[in-house]
Amino acid sequence: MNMKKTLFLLITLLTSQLAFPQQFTPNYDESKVPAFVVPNPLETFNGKKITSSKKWIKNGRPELVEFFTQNMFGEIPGDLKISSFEVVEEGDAYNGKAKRKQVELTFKKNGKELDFTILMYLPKNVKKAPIFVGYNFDGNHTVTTDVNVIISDAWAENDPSLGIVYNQLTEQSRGAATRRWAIEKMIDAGMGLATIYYCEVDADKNDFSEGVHPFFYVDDQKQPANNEWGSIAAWSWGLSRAMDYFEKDADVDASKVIVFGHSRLGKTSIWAGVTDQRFAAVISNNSGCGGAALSKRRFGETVWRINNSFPHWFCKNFHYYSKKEELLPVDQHELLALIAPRPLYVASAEEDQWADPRGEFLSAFYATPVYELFGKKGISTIEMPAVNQPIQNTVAYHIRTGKHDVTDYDWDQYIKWAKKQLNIE
Ligand code: GTR
Repeated sequence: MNMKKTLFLLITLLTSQLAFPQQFTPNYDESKVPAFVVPNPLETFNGKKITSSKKWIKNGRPELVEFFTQNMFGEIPGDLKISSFEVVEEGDAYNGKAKRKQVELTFKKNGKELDFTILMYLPKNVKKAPIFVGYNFDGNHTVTTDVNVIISDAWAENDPSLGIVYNQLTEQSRGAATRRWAIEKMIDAGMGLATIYYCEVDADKNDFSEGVHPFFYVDDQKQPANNEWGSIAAWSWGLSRAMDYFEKDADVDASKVIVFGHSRLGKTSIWAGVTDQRFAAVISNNSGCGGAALSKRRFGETVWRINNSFPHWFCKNFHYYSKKEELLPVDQHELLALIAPRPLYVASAEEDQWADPRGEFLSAFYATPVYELFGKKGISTIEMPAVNQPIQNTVAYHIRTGKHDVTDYDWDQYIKWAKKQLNIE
């Protein structure tokens, strides 16, 4: 190659990197997973051994919660309680088997107002129903074909296939996500569902001028400080406020609220379960990087990639670990361990390599010693189960066939497991 050609190639290469800095080749090859040490959850940062559940609660758990708060999800800068709530609509649903309620929560502070609406389906034959609570991606009206469900006017990412143009949800997407929400199965099992459109709490975009973040700005602050909450922590905050409401709703058994989430909303359900111990159990469905998957494996989506594509999800401090996973003094199994001794279900999908199913499984495995301190059974083998062969203990895991999604298969497992774990009749 002559000089000119070499120079041309070099310049093209350099400029393409500048023009497309997000170019990234994920690793899907197990043999290329870097060697790393799994941080021991039964040892404090300064090397003290944790030998009992008491010591875990006193010395282990608090410093890990603090680390994940300050360096990953971000701290909530203040308190914001429900100002008022209103049942804006209710009626019968699912052939009279269920009661539908739409409850609007309102928050007010310094002249600002935020509202979000919880859509609930509760079994009529149960006095105080155990419920699953989880966010939906595209509006409450997508989880069911029920024409009574109110369409949110909150911001939505444009998606013409769902009739979302001008960032507004429309009638076209009513029922579009029913396959992800096995509502009738829940009702038939004597359980309810509560769901919220996540962008009502904080729009999923790298813009901190709307949603709940501005409620806490001081002077001319425009975005959260480096250690303050990103969007995942804001969405988790919303789940806790929903929990505040459930404690006041006579139709709900607030001691049996299972927090559920898929993908980014699975990262959210984990963080909600960690920060709010009123959630009786936690389900992470295909949560992947920043959720159940071990970061240090750098398999599929990585810390750098997630911080680059979604700079608003985690706090700014987390960006420090982009391409520096080896410097993390923790990994995601310790995040999962913070849910102990409460039941935890981690689920993967075979074709969802981006979320690193093996990394999700290993996380549940490495979290298990903490559960064992409480006399609970977790995942005791490092061998991944075969597809569609769930392991269901206090810590549960399955990998099902298929893609990144929530399916009836997943719900069949969650319902069966939740009933057993929480003694639901
Ligand atoms: C992807 C992202 C994942 C996951 C997913 C989702 O684009 O890389 O971490 O959160 O979105 O939420 O559907």
